[in-house]
Amino acid sequence: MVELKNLLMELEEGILTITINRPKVLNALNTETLNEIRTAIKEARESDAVKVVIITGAGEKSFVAGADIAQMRDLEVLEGRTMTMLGQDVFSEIENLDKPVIAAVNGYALGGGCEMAMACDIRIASKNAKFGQPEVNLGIIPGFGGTQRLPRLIGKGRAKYYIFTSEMITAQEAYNFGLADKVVDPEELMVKVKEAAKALMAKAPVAIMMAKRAINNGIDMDLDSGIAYEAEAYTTTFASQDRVEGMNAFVEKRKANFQGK
Ligand code: DAK
Repeated sequence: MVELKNLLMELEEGILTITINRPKVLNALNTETLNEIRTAIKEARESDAVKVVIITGAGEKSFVAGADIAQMRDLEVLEGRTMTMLGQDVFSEIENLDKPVIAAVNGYALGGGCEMAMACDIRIASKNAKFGQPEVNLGIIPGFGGTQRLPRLIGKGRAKYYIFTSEMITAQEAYNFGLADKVVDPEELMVKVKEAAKALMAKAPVAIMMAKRAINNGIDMDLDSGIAYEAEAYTTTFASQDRVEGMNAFVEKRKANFQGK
């Protein structure tokens, strides 16, 4: 496992936990950290030992409180553009990883933090989590995909309300809006997230991968094109050894032993 300055990486029984580790600045994302997340995701993509990824923040207060404002303040216009594109690329790499990614949202998920959580497949939030896109307070707009992913998750009207007002979204509201998929007690967060990760690991990896691709790609297509994409993704699962094993295991009344092939 690579050693990184701003991240903690732990691989345990197929679960790679990536912890953004800058608690003094509430895990704000500077360019170095974004580049390290890219390295971590590359490792997750290339390592057969990694089955599921969890992303969380160090400390009890914050998941990620946004892009690093102190660093952003001093950027020239084109450097700002480079940083936006870096964040957008890294979050797309999270979104398109062929393995499930769970955000364990343990406090503030603001700006780039909310955007990173939204790039993950599943968001499990502690009761004290607070989501939000407060960029307009700084004279900017969400620049790591927030204007695009937030309306897709919670609807256009609500996304405008929260982006225009910068109001924070509580964990319960996030759950009601479909921004958080589960809300748990803070002390139980990592236990519940790891339970969810283990539950995903018991499923057929090829099927999870193809379902993820069908949902991610289909959501931006018209319905007929999405349905056609689904048929191709389905056909791929049908050609997998996992499909044979899953159906044999059902008929033979035993637990499936999927190989991800
Ligand atoms: N960046 C840098 N430092 C941060 C930070 C951030 N986003 N958030 C907090 N900190 C630092 C604080 O400065 C403070 O440092 P010290 O004063 O101790 O040195 C420390 O973390 C603790 O924070 P507070 O003392 O403020 O703690 P409180 O409990 O009082 O308040 C808070 C917590 C989360 C409500 C508050 O810290 C806060 O409002 N933070 C800023 C949240 C925010 O606005 N986040 C959105 C950032 S903008 C772009 C592409 C993408 C983006 C931007 C540009 N390009 C075009 C380049 C994305 C932008 C964002 O994410």
